[in-house]
Amino acid sequence: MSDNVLARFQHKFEHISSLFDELKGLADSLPSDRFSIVALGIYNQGKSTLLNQLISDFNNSTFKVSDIRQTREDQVFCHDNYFFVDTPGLNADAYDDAVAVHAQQRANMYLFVHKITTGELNSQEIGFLEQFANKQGLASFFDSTIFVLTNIANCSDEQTNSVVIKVKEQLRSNFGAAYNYKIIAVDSLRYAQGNLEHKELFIKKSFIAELKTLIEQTKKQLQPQLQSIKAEKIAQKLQPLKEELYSFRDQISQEKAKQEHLLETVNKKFQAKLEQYQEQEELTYNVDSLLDDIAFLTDLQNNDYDEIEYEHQRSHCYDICDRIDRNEQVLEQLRQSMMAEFDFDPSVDFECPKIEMLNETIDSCEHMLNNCEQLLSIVSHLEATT
Ligand SMILES: Nc1nc2c(ncn2[C@@H]2O[C@H](COP(=O)(O)OP(=O)(O)OP(=O)(O)O)[C@@H](O)[C@H]2O)c(=O)[nH]1
Ligand SMILES: [Mg+2]
Repeated sequence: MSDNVLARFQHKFEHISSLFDELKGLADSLPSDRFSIVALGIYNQGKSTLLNQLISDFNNSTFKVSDIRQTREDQVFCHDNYFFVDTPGLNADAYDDAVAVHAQQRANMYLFVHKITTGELNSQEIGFLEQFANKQGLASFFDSTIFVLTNIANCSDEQTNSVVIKVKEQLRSNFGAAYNYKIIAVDSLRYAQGNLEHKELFIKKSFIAELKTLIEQTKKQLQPQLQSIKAEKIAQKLQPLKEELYSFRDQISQEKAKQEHLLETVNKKFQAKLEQYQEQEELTYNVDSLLDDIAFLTDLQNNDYDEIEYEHQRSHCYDICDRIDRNEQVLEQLRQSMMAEFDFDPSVDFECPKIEMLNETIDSCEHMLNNCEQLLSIVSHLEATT
């Protein structure tokens, strides 16, 4: 495989990995075990006090409470697998509304908090509800919203019932009768006092236990909807990604097999040539016996000089020298041919670059295949869990 082909594969793999990251981000951002409950409403209605009761903080020290405008930023607290989000009261200024709208984007459920002592919902509250509900879709918004009327300790039962009925009528006339509006009247301070002073009746008459039950029921009703939205969004992205991964894995496997076959052929040829070269090298440089012959000739010349014998030996030595020359030429030819075919100089190199490159390509393919397998196993995990 040329560098280009390998680069192309790597490029494709990077592309798939980035799609995969996007998918994982989507899976992480979608609701899972995390369920967030956001308190909404105009200021000073009892949002923070109510959330403190839901997390059993009867001293009201988690979400700050006061008679003056208190909550200025979203505040999140995790309790019993719920994320409780307190928001600044709507209506103060555009900044606070923007913060509340931001909280809405992360919400799974809303508690729309309204102080019952102020009577029915005012036009500002209706305006905010319109804004929120239209943004999310009426059905979805009212499915996930509980209207919590606080402060019943300061009203008679008749007054409470009458405001509950009026609020329901207001919602019906503004948003239609098709939705099942969930309205509950409670008293947070009564609940806190009941718990701090162990007064069962106060706890009972606060109706916070009923609110908790309503929250659980609403969550249960929302669960399939949340799961199916999540599953649908993931499935939309998962399927094409999975197909792309499978096809990429096949391409890489085929390429790897091709490269392995090529390596086998090249390796065989290379080993045969190298053997030939090494044999020739041995032949060329194994000159010990030849040197013996030359030493004998020198002896002849120095001691028992016999002209005929000397000449005979001398021509024998020339033959030997010719042979050495020829062997050296053959060796050089073999060297040249290995250089041309394998870019390998057997007189200096230890590794054949062509074989090295093939091995590297196969390793790269192997590496990409492993990555593919890992991604595919995460994909099946995502499929199983969504
Ligand atoms: N009696 C009674 N008083 C309450 C109740 N809920 C809240 N209050 C009081 O109402 C005031 C405002 O309560 P907060 O919980 O701070 O109201 P908030 O809606 O969070 O106000 P902001 O954060 O300013 O928007 C405090 O003095 C609370 O003690 C309740 O159920 N009964
Ligand atoms: Mg507050």
